[in-house]
Amino acid sequence: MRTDQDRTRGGVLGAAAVGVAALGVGEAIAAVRGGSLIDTVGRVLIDTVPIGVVEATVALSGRHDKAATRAGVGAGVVAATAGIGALPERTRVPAAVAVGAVAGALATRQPTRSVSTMAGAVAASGMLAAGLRRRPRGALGALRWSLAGAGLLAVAQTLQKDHDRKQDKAIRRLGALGKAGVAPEDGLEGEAGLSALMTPAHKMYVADVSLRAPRIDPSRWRLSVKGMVAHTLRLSLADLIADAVEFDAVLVCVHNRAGEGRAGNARWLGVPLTDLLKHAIPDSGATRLVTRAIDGYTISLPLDELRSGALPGYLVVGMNGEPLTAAHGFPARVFVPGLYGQYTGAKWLTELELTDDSHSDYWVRRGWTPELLRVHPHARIDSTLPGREIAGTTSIAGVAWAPPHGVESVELRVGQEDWQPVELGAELSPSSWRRWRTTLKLPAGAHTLQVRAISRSGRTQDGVDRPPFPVGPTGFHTVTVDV
Ligand SMILES: Nc1nc2c(c(=O)[nH]1)N[C@H]1C(S)=C(S)[C@@H](COP(=O)(O)O)O[C@H]1N2
Ligand SMILES: [Mo]
Repeated sequence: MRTDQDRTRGGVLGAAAVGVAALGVGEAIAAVRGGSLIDTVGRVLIDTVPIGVVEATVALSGRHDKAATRAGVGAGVVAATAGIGALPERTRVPAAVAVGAVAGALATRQPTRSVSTMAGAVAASGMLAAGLRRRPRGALGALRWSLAGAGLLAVAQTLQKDHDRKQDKAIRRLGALGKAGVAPEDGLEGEAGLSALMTPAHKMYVADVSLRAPRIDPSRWRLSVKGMVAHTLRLSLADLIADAVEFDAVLVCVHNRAGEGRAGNARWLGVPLTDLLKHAIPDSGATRLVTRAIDGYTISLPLDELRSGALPGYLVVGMNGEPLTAAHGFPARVFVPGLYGQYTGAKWLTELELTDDSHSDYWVRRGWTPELLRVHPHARIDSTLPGREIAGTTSIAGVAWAPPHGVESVELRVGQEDWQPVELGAELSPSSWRRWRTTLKLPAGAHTLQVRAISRSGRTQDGVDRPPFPVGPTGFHTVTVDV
């Protein structure tokens, strides 16, 4: 005899399996046009959870923050359907339809691919309603539904990757940009374990509030410069490329704690914002330049500093001799060397709007300071010290940055001994990162190594450990080795 309790337990398991299947159906249909139900819901979560949850997710998941968000959404959907399964029979279908309606409404917030994502939400809701009426029987039934759902999720992923490949192809068709072929050097080539002087795009960290890069047709894309200006501009990618110049700079995420990899150095190609603003002629009342992206993200910059060049901003269209990749903001982004990524300008630009101080940015609305956050001087140890066990005499190397002033020196200390200067690679530009190396001679035993950067403006890296929120992390990169 099965008790009521057994039946409920089996029912919840069956309902959870229906949740997996419904998610699979919805995701596969959304993916036909490159959309994603999971990513849409994930973005809504990112937009709405308290800032402490965002900070904790970034800190705990490292560079896997997008995967962690997706896993969280998937688990949440399955848990929610299991919950619906525990409801009385007659409320299950209305609950399933309500879940679908909410997902569909959220899909309309997607800037691109919203139609296929909405279709996916409708299908998932229908599947939920049908599945919850005739729930799978027993463990075997639940397993079958779960496997079908997992299979559909795999199909969805293949379709989405296919769409990403099409965007890559469209970008590659644009060909090389800038003075491709001249690889910059700093004299520290061949140093074991040292970061590349120029970070290849595929190795560059990715940080944004969108789980999937938008797909943009370069031939149709136009950037408008509008708002409080005498001349509204509409610029094509070709217009921008024609006026672009190259500059070397490190891009750093405000979440980059001591020694982490949320920073990359590149030879960028961009139009100086001073030039662009000269053409648009801002009204006298304009105080901010809002950089607005297709993912609804905005970052604004103070106009006076941009016009005077005190903030050396660029409208960037290329990285390391190629167009921007989809992940890094194709077709255009704004970048001001010396400001953290979160304050430097938006990727996937749609427009630049000149406004007054009434505008409020994405992260400012979420609790970050409206003050511009400038990159703190920072040094990192790169060398993979094999198993952390090193010989008495070892070469050690890393990178350091202090944009836009430049790195004056980098120092290393062993334990509590005095700080010792290390050898620096050539400086490509003050905003670029600077590589360093030194030879360590250590007696046997355990040692703690620390590095610090000193900027040309006279700032020494702050050694106090502080988290990224609210003004950017501080602290020394510390590595322990055994000799
Ligand atoms: N449109 C858009 N632009 C954005 C963001 C975003 O979420 N959306 N994130 C910013 C943040 S926080 C950082 S650190 C940089 C990261 O640039 P990357 O992904 O190319 O490394 O982009 C900035 N520009
Ligand atoms: Mo960031």
